[in-house]
Amino acid sequence: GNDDVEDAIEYRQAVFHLVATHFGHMGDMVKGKKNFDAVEFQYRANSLDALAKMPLEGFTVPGSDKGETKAKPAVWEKPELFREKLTKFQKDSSALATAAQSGNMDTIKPVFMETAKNCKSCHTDFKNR
Ligand code: ASC
Repeated sequence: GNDDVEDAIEYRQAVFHLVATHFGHMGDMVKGKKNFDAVEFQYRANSLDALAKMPLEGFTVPGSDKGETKAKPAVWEKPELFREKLTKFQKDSSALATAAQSGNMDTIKPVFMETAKNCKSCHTDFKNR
């Protein structure tokens, strides 16, 4: 196979894997499945904020629309919309990192829920199950 293409697909999957790890632990705290730890939540929100800037380069390698990927063709057919959604993800993650600094779940929760809503919205358009 094409090493650059395989690397690009592995790269973006690795980024999203870490996104899911941090988001999942935060979600468990928001839902009360796990005790709220403000320091841990801040660490995870800051990590998400950094990760949100990373996926795009994994989608820009030519040919990376083909291969072992869950990305829908829409990523490449609607590049402006895809970039808009990634920018929204970055804004949400930044707002969540700011909210996390409060150490207050009442402040964090609505921002987390808004972020989760936009995760789902982007997956509907751009990710195969
Ligand atoms: C998660 C996860 C997603 C999002 C989405 C939020 O924890 O793995 O894909 O949250 O379900 O709506």
